[in-house]
Amino acid sequence: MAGDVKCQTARAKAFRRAPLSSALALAVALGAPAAAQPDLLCLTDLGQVWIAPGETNGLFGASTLLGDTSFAHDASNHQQALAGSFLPNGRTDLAMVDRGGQLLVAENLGDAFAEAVAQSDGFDFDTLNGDVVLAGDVDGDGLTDLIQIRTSGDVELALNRDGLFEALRVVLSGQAPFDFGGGSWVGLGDHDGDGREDLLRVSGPEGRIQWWRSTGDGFEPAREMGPSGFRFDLLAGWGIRTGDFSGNGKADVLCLTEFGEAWVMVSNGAGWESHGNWGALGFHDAPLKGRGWTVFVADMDGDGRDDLLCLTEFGDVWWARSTGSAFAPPVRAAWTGFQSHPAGPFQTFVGRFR
Ligand SMILES: [Ca+2]
Ligand SMILES: [Ca+2]
Ligand SMILES: [Ca+2]
Ligand SMILES: [Ca+2]
Repeated sequence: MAGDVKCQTARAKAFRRAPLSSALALAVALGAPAAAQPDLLCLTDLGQVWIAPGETNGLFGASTLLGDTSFAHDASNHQQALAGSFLPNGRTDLAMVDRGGQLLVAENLGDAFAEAVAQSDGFDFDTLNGDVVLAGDVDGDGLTDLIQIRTSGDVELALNRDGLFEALRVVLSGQAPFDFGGGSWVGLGDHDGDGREDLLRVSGPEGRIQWWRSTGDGFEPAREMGPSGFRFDLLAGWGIRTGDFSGNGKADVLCLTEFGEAWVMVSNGAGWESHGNWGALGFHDAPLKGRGWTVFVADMDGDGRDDLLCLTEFGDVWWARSTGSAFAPPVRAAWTGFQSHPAGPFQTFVGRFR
């Protein structure tokens, strides 16, 4: 135990070497309005929150300690931290699903996070057995809802009503098992552009894509959208993301290969209008490689097209801007010192944290 404390203190000291941005600290102190560019936020195992503020042209300001939260990133305890608009304040908040099945929500006050509030009524999140919780806006009201994907093939939804979560209820059952370890990716994206995030799965060696369209309080039966040739393989470094890379208001599906190529299937709202290689970026979605490589989707220049950010294991962030039909050569956007290895001391999020 003493060794753990020493180790954590060493990590905290190492992390505090990140340079302080006095301009940002002043802006935060003055209660500056929310910035247009998405920020990066890093939650540590000590409960500290660090922010790298988004600036113009896809760049980030120096990472700064924003403060402490009442919960910490705790990979060894199978707790799961989530970012989203959980409360109606216009900023990205944090939530935590703990190993006891309790949901805790920490409001983003703009210059600090409030004490986490338990919203445990009816929740039964079980992150210990491989179930996964996804955050997204399923009913299109602007507030982030929670979806639990069960390895059994069940999908449960907890809608967010003005900042309070309803009890989880089963909205899909009897689906093919969601086998995360076996090359199956599941996530959210508004495939048809109706404002409600849908459920998408990429699975199998042929890259079969399935689409469960959101009805606002559940999902329609699956529609087959594949095969795509896309692949999800955590160990080999193949990753899947959704985002509106083409800028037509409909979520596309991205496959990052182990060779650092970015392939995109562009959505036309009911299927795919094109499928191709959007660039050899050298980006890796390989959270288990080294100290962890992670790719984030965010519109960094506000042109309506989602871009890619790659956080390397060394804490560097690279930005690849979408042109609508390809990704531009990556530009180094910052050194943050952040990392995002699932078993490491830090977890990093993208969002509007100010
Ligand atoms: Ca919602
Ligand atoms: Ca939709
Ligand atoms: Ca699109
Ligand atoms: Ca963009």
